[in-house]
Amino acid sequence: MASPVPSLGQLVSHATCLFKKNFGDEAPKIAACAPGRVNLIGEHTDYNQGYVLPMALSLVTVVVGSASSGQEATIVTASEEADEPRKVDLTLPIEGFPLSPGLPHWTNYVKGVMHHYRDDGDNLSKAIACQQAEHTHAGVPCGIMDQLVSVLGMEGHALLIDCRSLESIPVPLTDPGLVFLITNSNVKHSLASSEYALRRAQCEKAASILRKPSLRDATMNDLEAQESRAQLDDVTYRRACHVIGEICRTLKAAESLKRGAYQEFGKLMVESHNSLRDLYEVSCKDLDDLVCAAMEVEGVFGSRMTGGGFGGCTITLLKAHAIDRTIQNIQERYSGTPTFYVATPSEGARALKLS
Ligand code: GAF
Repeated sequence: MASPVPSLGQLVSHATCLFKKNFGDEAPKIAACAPGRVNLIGEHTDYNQGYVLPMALSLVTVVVGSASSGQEATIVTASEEADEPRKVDLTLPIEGFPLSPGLPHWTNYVKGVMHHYRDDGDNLSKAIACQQAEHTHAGVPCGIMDQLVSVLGMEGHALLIDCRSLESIPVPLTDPGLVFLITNSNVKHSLASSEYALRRAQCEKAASILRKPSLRDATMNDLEAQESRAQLDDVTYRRACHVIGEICRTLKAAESLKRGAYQEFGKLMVESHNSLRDLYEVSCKDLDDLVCAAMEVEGVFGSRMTGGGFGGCTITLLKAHAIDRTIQNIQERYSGTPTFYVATPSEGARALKLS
């Protein structure tokens, strides 16, 4: 069975209780939530200025709060996975006195957002501030996909995002006969962040050898040209080959989804997975096994690893009636303990009314 997702109401009431416990029984005055995301296709293309096709999920993070007087603020996390202490006092950043990253780790992203956020009411600048927070405070040189889809997500739609222009096109996902299933491998390998930074550097190296501003501007012909082949070492060649191929696949996949050509979409998902496994080398045995187990089931169109890799989740497109059989087969075949979520395309970050 797929795991239930806690409702927004449950999360807000949990956060409100925690707030009252920490701040003298007074109720919070404001609340907001932001969704997690799953990427359907277009992996490791965002920092190459390519295309991605994610959707925002109904799994959200909730924040409640009240304005503090002066420059002092206190933040508390409800996350069981956060390092201690889980309640931290901060001095709000002012010109010349930035909020620097430090311990506990969980505060760094929050500090980064406080540092970069400008209240200009613009969704794109919100997403960019959050990406900068990852770069400067959490130490993750990520692209813009996660932040953009979390801010712009639309109920019933995936978003085809152009990570160069930051424009997004909604792609409807309303066929009741169809399900996107997220399978969490529940493994995370420690090399994920160092390998991510390395991949990004390898892509920049490839673009510079090809004399292009980014791999978005390169074609397979550029990559195969004799002069480039002579200068590209095997690893850099394969990284570029994945990115150039994946950008094309993402555009094709968005088209096939619009046409309801699910077989075609599924085939592109598997090609994406194989490319991430063999050329980009960011998959791992757990993810490969999950994809193989899903693909054995009748009614499954396609499956692939999703996100940065080295653990984490797979995403599978299947006929709705095949969901129980798919989950069962994965449980039988996978040596770990997976968890399952039905991906419901949901709206993006928003303020909430407190009753
Ligand atoms: C992580 C990053 F945060 C994204 O920006 C993206 O690069 C993704 O890995 C790979 O597609 O989620």
